[in-house]
Amino acid sequence: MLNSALELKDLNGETGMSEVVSYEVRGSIGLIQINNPPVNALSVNKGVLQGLLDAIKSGDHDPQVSAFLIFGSGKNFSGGADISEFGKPKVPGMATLSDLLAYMDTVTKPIVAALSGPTMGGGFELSLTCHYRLASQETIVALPEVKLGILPGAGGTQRLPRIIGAEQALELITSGAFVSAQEAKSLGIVDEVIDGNLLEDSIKWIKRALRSGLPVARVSERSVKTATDPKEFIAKATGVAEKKWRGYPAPLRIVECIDAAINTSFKEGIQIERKNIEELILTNESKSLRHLFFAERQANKVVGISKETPTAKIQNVSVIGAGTMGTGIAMNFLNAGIPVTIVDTNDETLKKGIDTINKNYLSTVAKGKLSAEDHDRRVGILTGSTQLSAVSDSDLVVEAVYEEMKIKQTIFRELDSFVKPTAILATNTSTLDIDEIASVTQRPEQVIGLHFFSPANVMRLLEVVRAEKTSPEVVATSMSLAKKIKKIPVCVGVCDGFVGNRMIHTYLREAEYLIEEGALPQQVDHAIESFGFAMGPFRMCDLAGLDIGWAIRKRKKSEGLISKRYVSIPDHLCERGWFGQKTGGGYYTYEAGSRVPIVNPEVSAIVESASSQQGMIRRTIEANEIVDRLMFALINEGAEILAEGVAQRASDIDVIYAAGYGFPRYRGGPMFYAQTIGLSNVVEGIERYSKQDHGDHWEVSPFLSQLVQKNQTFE
Ligand code: 3H9
Repeated sequence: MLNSALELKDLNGETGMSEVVSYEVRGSIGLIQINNPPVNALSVNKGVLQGLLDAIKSGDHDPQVSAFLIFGSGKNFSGGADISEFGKPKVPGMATLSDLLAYMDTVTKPIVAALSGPTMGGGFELSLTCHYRLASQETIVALPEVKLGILPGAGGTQRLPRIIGAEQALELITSGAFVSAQEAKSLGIVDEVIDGNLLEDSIKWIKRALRSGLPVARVSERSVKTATDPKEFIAKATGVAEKKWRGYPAPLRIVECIDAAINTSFKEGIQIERKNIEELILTNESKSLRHLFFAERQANKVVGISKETPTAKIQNVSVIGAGTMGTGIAMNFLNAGIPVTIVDTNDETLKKGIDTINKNYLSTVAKGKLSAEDHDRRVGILTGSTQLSAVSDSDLVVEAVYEEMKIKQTIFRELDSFVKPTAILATNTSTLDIDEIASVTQRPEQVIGLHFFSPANVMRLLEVVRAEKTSPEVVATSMSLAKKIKKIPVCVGVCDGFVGNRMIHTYLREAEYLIEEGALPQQVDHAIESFGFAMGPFRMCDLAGLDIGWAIRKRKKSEGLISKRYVSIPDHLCERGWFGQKTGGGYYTYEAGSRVPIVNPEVSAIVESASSQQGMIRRTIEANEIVDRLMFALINEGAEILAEGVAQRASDIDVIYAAGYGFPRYRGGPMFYAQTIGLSNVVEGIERYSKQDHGDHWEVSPFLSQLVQKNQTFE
């Protein structure tokens, strides 16, 4: 921990420097503290970099100063360059990161960095320009720029290979992986890991080292080592970047910079790095990824909830239903060390569910990703019961039973009669009206939706569904619990399908229209996968299973609830017992144990005959029309969701789609993508498609139209 009691003089006033950097000379050491909460971002415009430069210059000219120690206030050294300043005008006269680092490389007095907490991107690069690095146990270093569609642009691609070799540096930079203090020490990135008081012990370290002579050790003067043949290494790395990172421009540019680190001078390498980062910052891919970075953090902010909103302690959880969803949900809490009671009235299902959890953990142990102790710890806090009464003392009960209103209401009525009054009652429903479920209880304010996505122990998205009477405390508790179990929570309102599934419904409907009008499932999937989706709509349906949708359609048909254009193709598949991957066939055929889709000519024949039954003349549909229509379906429904207030903001929808539906992150989510191509183009496109044959289902969202008329965006 840093010694917060140490008062450093504010440079402001002393020398006309900045408030966000403090400087004090203690003995012969110039102490420089970065003080820009919450993460000590290296802001140009707030003067952090100018402050650092001024402090170093001042000590450089001060004969009393023999060495420098740079450290951060609060929890961490620095989270890197200020991402919010990218692409924005710079305040004239303020130093940039490259100005600072270039000067630091000329300083002839040792500069030491005391790293603490997350030390990321430009923050880590600043430390790599120092001559020595000490780190607290809690330090994590990383160059995560690639996740923002850029690359380390402050010498990281040139200095890191000079410390850990080209191969390891490429791996860390293209993955953005987090490296612990101990790992950093064994890699040679950190000189010493400090166990006690970071600031005081670092000062002692410098004093000791000065006594025995502490040379200025510039990383820029080292050469780059390669463990393999450099030409082959770069050729292989280029191939991997092209294949593995399709759609993401940064990894290829990182390889170019590493190549420069190996084959040119440090100075030339820095120039190549700078040119690349400047170009990458301007790409739509980087803008999209930066949008998602802030969107995910914005999603934590819920209207009516503040830091002062009280939250309940969730010390134990119960899950009702030991099926696929229930077991997956239970694992999230077990992983976080929260004891779980799983309840299923069917003995066999309960046993099977518990076995599944155990098997899942054992396979993770076998892969070397979980220790045997952690396995025992997790399984040791899991209890099973066939009695609903076993949940009476739970702080949170998550219901994950069959999607049927009557069954859910019965369970909630019963739970309400004996579960302690402070307990939160959550439903994992994906479609049902949570207000209706809450209405059978005496505590609707304690009822909430926690919509996990399958597989629930893997998918990071969690829709926190706030019902009409859900209390702010219950929302705040659910949001904070979601973070504890490492989910990406997004608070949404009640409607059929909430945000994610309501939008996917219109998207899937449009995909069905496309095949009825002339495309084949594989053409639709190929077009949208080339656009960047992890999986096309028909592969997705095969994975999810076609039988549930069939049952819903049959029920709706019998209740006379189907009014819009009806596509019978999935019914024909289900009539043959083709329910998707689990039955070896659906829109595609699958060999036993394989997930690889094989085009089935019989499916093409079914599709073609369905068109002729509707009296449609099939036509060739180009990939751009497929992508347009699927994206417009998402955007149009998303706009309606915004107009109804079911989602708080457009960026929340983007988070849902990027985290839960395989939307390409480098396109920023459907609503951001809409703005990238222009909302007026979306409206014009929808109007154009509505005039085509069979286009009469298209109706531009009035909200979207209004935005275009007023020349506004979703923000
Ligand atoms: C870079 O360095 C480029 C250089 O190579 C070259 C330049 C020439 N900037 O995540 P949290 C905000 S690129 C601006 O909830 P945590 C964040 O938005 C940068 N703002 O906290 C949030 O604001 P709000 C490379 C930033 O404790 C608040 O701080 N670095 C930045 O869970 C708290 O954030 C990265 O990519 C930033 N750099 O996690 C690291 N970082 O309260 C990005 C955070 O208004 N940052 N904010 O919502 C992180 O990964 C995490 O924030 C960190 C802390 C692990 C540091």
